[in-house]
Amino acid sequence: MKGEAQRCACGGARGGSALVMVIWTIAIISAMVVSFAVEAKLQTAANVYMRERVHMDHLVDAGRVLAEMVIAKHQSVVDYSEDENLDELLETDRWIQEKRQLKQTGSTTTIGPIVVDERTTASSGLSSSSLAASPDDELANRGTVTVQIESVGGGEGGGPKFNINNLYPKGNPHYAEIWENILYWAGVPEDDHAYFINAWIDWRDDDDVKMGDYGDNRKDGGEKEYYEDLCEENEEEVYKPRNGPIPDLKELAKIGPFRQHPGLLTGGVYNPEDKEDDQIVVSNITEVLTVFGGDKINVNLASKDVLMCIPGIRSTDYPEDAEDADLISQAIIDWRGGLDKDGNQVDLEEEETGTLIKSWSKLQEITSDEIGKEAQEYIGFTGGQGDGALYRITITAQSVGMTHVVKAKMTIRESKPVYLEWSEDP
Ligand SMILES: [Ca+2]
Repeated sequence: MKGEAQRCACGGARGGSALVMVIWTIAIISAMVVSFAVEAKLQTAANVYMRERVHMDHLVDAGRVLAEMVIAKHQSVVDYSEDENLDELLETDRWIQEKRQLKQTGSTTTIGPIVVDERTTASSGLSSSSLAASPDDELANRGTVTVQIESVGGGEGGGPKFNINNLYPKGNPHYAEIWENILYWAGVPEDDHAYFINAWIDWRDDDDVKMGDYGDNRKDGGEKEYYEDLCEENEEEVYKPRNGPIPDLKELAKIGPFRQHPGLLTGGVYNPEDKEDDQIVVSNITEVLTVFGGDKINVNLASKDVLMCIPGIRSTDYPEDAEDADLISQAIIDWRGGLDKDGNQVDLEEEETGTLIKSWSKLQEITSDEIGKEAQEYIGFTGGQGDGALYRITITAQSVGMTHVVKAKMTIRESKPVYLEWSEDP
């Protein structure tokens, strides 16, 4: 009995350990299966993600080609005529309306969303087989792309602000008048104007010859010595003048007199060190300046502040007097907003180009002939065109719930697109 019992106990122990082994094995195999499954799932997810990323890149590429195509051809688009057959025109030029919009307003046009077939290449897909997006395309998981193009100005057309990089003797014969007007507009004391203008010219021009006396002229020498001295005095790392075009208006803060009067770059008190009664409040000059574009200001796009700095709108004989400039600029802004000089609604049936101002004679009419003829030289009626024109492009690609946005800045050099900026969301 005892032996039996022992045997049984023995057999039971062996059976028990085998069972434990089996359970362990199953547990380990299950864990492996689960981990393989997780890995496989991750791998699939990674594959899907990679495939979508590649698809997104494809869509963005299509958007880029589309933007370049519309920009390159928009100036030569056939103008609207009353007896035209739009359907027929669309057959020969799929993007005629977008091109017209860009040409006529000099502002913004949006293309799409359009479907880009995965199998077609960007260029062939866009020129012929692209269709407007429909819900079916969403279901079929085909991607869409939307392109927004904003014409910022430059080249032979007009921009919304003054390009500071042209405001020096080699860049624009009228640089001095424009600078004076900007400084009057901002409220800078007349006696200080030359400091700012000379210091800017030195920073921008390619030589090292310091012109005039600006700020505290501590030691003789060229521009380089001036900044060496300025930096040493402020215990800063020494920097040199740019001697070329600046990429960003923030750089003005490094230039002698501008760094002494930072209020001019933000708007605010010009001379905080003076007692309160003598303090002057100035406007932010970066509101009317940019670092891109040509010489002309687009009268349909410019802000009232920019308009008020244009010679001819601001009196060339009494630039310190802003009263007329204010009235003329306001009349232009009102017209753009749909009100004529008497405060009545613009009759859009009567106006061939709506409230867009497309000619000098129209501008004279809007401003009751108060605008000075000098202004003609500074004003453009269309957006940028040709070499030097600048565009902001936003490409939005969408596919299976993913959205990818690219923002770019593009200009034209020797008739070819050149990207100055290209930033993609992560
Ligand atoms: Ca220089």
